[in-house]
Amino acid sequence: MSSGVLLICGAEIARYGFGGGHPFGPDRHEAFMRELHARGLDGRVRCGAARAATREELESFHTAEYIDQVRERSAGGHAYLDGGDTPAWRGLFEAASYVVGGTLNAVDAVMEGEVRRAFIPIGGLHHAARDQAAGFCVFNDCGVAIEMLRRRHGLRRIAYVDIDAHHGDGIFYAFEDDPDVLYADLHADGRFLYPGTGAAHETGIGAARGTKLNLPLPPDADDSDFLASWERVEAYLRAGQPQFILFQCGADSVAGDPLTSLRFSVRAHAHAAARLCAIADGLGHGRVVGMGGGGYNRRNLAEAWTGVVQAFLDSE
Ligand code: VJV
Ligand code: ZN
Repeated sequence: MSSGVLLICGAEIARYGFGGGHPFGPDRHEAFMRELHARGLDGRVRCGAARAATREELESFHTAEYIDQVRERSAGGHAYLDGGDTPAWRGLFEAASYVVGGTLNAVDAVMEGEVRRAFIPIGGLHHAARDQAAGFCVFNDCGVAIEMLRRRHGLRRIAYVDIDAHHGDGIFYAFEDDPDVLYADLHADGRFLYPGTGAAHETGIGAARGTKLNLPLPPDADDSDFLASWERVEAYLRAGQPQFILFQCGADSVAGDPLTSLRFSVRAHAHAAARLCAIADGLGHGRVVGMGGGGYNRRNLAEAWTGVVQAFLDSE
């Protein structure tokens, strides 16, 4: 079986973000890479650059009208793409396209058997809807990855696991009626945090009714709360037997984030990563792709994400 961990990194994805004191600044990539280097892990992973997603790939998830709107507004270089969280700037269309292409590179390398795990720090833009930007997210790389795993790679059952403090509404509602997208999301209770959704009773609709797992937590939940909910995620995945696991490991669920009040330690992220690898290996394929997601305390994102990469390496 293939071995090694692929890291998608470099200037192409580092550019994604917003200046002027925005929490999702373009310095987050560097904060992570420095920590990876300090721990000597940069020499143990295979590094690959992102490519830009094609129009066809973007259209597998997003509407043509929305893609045009992002291109026009980012050429104009001003105005927000949403209600005040996601400012447009010249070059944003390209930067957002590279994030999607990077996640697709990660997914493709795993599907082609080059590696079993891959990680992309600037990815996991889970709030973008098929036709709308939201919460710092322009194109939803996770959503495009799910669509392309089906269309290009012929998979049917794909798991999306999300431990970012914010509910992954862009993915949840896009696949709400699809029983073949397994969805497990730990997040701060929507009564207390953006985007306000993801109540436990939201379990899917139509043919997917009762098949999704939303696990809202008290706004100050710690590692013991995390572990109790995580047990349910594992049982859910073992029963669902996905052919691929996408893992959005937002570091804004770690104590000390400026945007949220969840109080996990970085061990939660490493634990989740290790367990997902064990589950994927137990299913006989080992396919796990991690996406950085949120995380606005630079120390926390550096430690949480290097912990995920370390867990991927240790699982080899
Ligand atoms: O809470 C909100 C929405 C508002 C309207 C818009 N104003 C700016 C803020 C309040 C109701 N949005 C959240 C969005 C969080 C997105 C998280 C993304 C992820 O981690 O899940 C995945 C990558 C929010 N919380 C804090 C802010 N926005 C915020 C936005 C800013 C800002 C400071 C805080 C935008 C610009 C600047 N500072 C300069
Ligand atoms: Zn978040």
